Amino acid sequence: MKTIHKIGVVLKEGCDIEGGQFAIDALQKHIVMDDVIRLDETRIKEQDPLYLDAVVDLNAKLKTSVRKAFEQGDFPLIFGGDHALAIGTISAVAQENHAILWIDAHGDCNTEVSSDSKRIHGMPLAVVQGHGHPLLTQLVDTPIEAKNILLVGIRSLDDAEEALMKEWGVRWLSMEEIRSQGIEWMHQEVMRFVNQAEHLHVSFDCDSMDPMHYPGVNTPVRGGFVSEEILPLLEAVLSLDTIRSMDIVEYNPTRDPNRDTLNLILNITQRVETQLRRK
Ligand SMILES: [Mn+2]
Repeated sequence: MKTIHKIGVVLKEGCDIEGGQFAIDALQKHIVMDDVIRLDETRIKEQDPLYLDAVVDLNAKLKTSVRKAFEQGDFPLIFGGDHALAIGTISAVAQENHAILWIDAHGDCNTEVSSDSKRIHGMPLAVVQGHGHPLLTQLVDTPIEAKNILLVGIRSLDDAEEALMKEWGVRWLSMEEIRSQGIEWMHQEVMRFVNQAEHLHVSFDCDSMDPMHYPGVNTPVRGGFVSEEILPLLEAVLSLDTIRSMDIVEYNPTRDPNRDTLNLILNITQRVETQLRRK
């Protein structure tokens, strides 16, 4: 049996949207966290739209915490907080040929140059490949190779970001493609990708889901997944021996009046626990 090490990350500065800072409080009513990492507000500098110092500092602390759990042989399961935290989680676990399955409405492949919003939660997948602001990329010891990345559920890319993803050779399954080819096709493509991985990290952004059903996210985009489309896939991925870590991010409890998004996160967490108990 593999021990799950649960880490809550209190973070909204990567997206600068109100409400996300309460995610871990809301989750802790149901989930016992082994560690909680908070952004040090004294590191927020005036007139810095990126909150760069504070986000770098948080990711450095998170990296240390995740690496410690990982080196003990535990399975790090990280709850957020906005997606900027994936810089810390992935840099902690990445080894040669590490594969990333990124389930999201967005590409998260902007750099501080390509990004219009300058929000770091739109940059983590660029940073873990070694692209972006040097203070962010210095956290990355082993950059992830583009061929080892698959994004799923994509329906909102910036033009400059899409150009970068093509240039780097990052592959994504857009929602448009998934709707035209079918969910079965998506499952086959994802399984083909994860089955060839030596080590796998899964990054699950709650905004991959349809906001009609799961509104509790920072940056909703219409036309996402329903749970029957994603839970069986996650279950199959979680059953693999090669999965090493996972994060579940972008929960915003102030936009989740019926707690549907909370319940989805609890459901996924339970599936992680069930699958890891078998290992
Ligand atoms: Mn994201």
